[in-house]
Amino acid sequence: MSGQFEMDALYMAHALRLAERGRYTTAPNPCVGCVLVRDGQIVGEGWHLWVGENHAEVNALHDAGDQARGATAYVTLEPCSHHGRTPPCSQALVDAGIVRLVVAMQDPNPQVAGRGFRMCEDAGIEIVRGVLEADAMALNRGFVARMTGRRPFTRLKMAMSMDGRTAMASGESQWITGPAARDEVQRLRALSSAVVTGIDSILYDDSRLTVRLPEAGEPAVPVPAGRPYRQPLRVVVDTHLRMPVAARCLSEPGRTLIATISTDETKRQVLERAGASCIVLPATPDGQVDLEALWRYLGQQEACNDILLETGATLAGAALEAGLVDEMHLFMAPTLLGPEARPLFSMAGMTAMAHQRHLHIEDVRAFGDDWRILARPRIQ
Ligand code: AOF
Ligand code: ZN
Repeated sequence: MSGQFEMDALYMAHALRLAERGRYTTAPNPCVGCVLVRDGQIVGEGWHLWVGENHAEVNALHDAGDQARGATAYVTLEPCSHHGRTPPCSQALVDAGIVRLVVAMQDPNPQVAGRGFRMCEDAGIEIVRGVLEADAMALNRGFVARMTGRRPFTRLKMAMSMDGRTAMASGESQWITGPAARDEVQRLRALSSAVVTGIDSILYDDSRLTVRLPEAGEPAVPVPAGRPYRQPLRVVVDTHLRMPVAARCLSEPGRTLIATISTDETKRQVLERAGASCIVLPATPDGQVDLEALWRYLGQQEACNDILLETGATLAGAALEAGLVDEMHLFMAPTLLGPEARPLFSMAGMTAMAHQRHLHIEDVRAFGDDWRILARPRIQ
């Protein structure tokens, strides 16, 4: 017979797996899972699926019905205490007769932040906190970042050859990596609130930047039952408003936001009529869009938890130099593109070994014939 501590971890691990079912759909809300256990039996399960809909606890309570009375609730996030789009889960747990509450992490949302615990404690529910906390935090890194006033969690994705090239000198780049790596990119898009790219990617590739079903075979991203994919906000950094009105990304489902420094009203109106929204941001001293301002806007105005940066050397280099990249997903294909082809990052003033940027490799794994290197910039 395992001890209470082990059993708590086991049920919490199950709740975390349920929470993961919402990873492509809950944004801007967090992924949350809940398991109700009575007399050593799971009597209810629930997870949060879509913003505006039932929270995990309410779904689990519905699942359990009368059997919730006297049960222990395992929840991956502190139950909410506020009337948001839905009523407070803490009250629902109290009303249902839950006697013990095991939680992985406190809710960083300032509207909750400990009040959910207090509400349950005041009603006489025994509380255990911090079970598998690191896993719950990892699942909601972007949500935690936004709620604690930091910029959105940012992943940079790039596809390169074995000689570190991302496109031919002409800009042609389709395709360097194979289908398995491209499927993974679909998953990265699907878990992101926004996909950011540069205008050059639109001009060369006419990228759609959407999450989509494959023409044949299994979809890379599970289709939410009876609904369309939740499309990330598409953000195009377009300093001088060069976006063509016929660009495919403007007519795809979901929204396209153009980030510019141009104040050309006529161009802006034309693009807005074609379906885009435009935002004029401050310029950097060298006349580019101030990326820090853009990231702030995406966090605060667009409630973005996670950003995927899918772009070429110039914007990738600028984002890296601005310290905006948390994780790099570099897909390396077994091919060579030669010295005329474009490099991964344009970074100014790197002439001595003392200028090198050190990375930390967290993981290397195969996707079909390609390798994905997951790296993180080291704090210098
Ligand atoms: C929970 N269980 O499953 C989730 C919680 O707008 P609302 O009403 O959906 O509230 C969103 C906030 O509720 C969100 O920012 C976070 O603090 C909390 N999310 N809480 O008890 C859940 N998804
Ligand atoms: Zn709730």
